[in-house]
Amino acid sequence: MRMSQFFLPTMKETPAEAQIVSHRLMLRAGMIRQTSAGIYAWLPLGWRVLQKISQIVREEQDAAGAQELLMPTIQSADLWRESGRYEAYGKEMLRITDRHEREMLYGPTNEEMITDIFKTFVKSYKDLPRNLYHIQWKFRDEIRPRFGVMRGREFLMKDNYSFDLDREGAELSYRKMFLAYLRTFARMGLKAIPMRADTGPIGGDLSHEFIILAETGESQVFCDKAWLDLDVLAEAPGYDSDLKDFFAKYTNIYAATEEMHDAAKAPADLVTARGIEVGHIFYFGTKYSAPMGAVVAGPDGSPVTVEMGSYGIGVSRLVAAIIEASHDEHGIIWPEPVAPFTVAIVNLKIDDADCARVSGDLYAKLQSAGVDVLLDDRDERPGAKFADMDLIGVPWQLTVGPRGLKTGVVELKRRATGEKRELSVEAALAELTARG
Ligand code: 5CA
Repeated sequence: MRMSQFFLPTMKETPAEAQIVSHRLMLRAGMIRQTSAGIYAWLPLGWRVLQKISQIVREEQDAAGAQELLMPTIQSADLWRESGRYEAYGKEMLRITDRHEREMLYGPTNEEMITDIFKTFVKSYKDLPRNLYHIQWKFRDEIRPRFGVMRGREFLMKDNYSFDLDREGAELSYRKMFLAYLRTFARMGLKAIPMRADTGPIGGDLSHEFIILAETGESQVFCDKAWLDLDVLAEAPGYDSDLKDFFAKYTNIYAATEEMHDAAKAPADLVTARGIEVGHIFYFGTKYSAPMGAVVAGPDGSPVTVEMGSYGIGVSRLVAAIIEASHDEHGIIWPEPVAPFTVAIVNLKIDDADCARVSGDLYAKLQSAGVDVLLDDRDERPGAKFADMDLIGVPWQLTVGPRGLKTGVVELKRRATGEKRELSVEAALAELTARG
């Protein structure tokens, strides 16, 4: 992307309405625009990050054996009457009447709809287990939407739903998602800590929230210091094992939300911090399958009501959560896997023929190597260019200036550490091509 053509409305001033750093930085970096209370348009820079996050979520779901589909945002009230949740959900549900006076709603979650789809097509235990997911917008009419996309009314969620023949199978599905979640968040550069949780309006008797630690988190959390040293990606077993040891190890290290905290059981070296909930998983047995009649023929031909779980990730919330966890006084510090651009080339003097040629050449070569690259070819002061790159958080910033080019060198800066190195144009190209 050429910055001179990019729709990137950055701001220098700190927006007065934003109370937390991620909200301020998302507005200043031109990532989002509020269109109504708790409802946001995703501008090109924000949309790129949202897609990167979605893609990591998708890859880890697929690796764990889940299959993607897409259900609509608008649902019929009748479906929710079948489970008994239509009245129970209360004012958080946005209720809509269509031109034929049919009662509809904008889905806050999809247990009913997926159970209906499942029961229409699956009639035999031979077709189990199944795990289906989608990444789709949800609407919850939160009483106090706040902190930008952290607690919105319309938000993007990955939600999936597992179907098994018995409790043992359902618990294996649950453990697979538990592992998939740890892997998903680790790939985004986050340390997500699973904690036993209340099940709330989703229901059920086994549930974990995944929390990342950040000063601005909405809930108080308590966890063993051991969490901070665990390396999930190095330790994780494969999905073909029963995952029992892994699950036991990870659920035995102390971690609790304020509601579940028991000071008597807590270890001595406890971290007390604020947490942001980025995911939540539930096992709830037959809570939806029983009232909605999701029944299959079991191995002996007798009818079996399927066992279910549901698993949510706050995809749009993650954009803000990552910023809360990774920023400094100059702006966002994107972990490379979710960065909107991996490399930015800063052309310091656009009217200098050498600068234009070298930066244009680097840009073309990195692009064809599959690197997400931004070229700052704007007619701006160097200081303004550097400030913008730090604000939008590009991990690798390559400065091409007339003085360096006299001796054939460019300067490579790493956003996360501020470390700067001079190297030849060829060496910079080789190093950055490897990041594609
Ligand atoms: N049906 C279940 C799992 S699929 C469910 O809805 N779970 S949930 O209510 O816990 O939501 C899943 C995730 O969505 C949460 O962990 C959180 O990260 C995100 N989320 C929930 N409400 C909001 C909101 N108002 N704004 C942004 N993200 C939200």
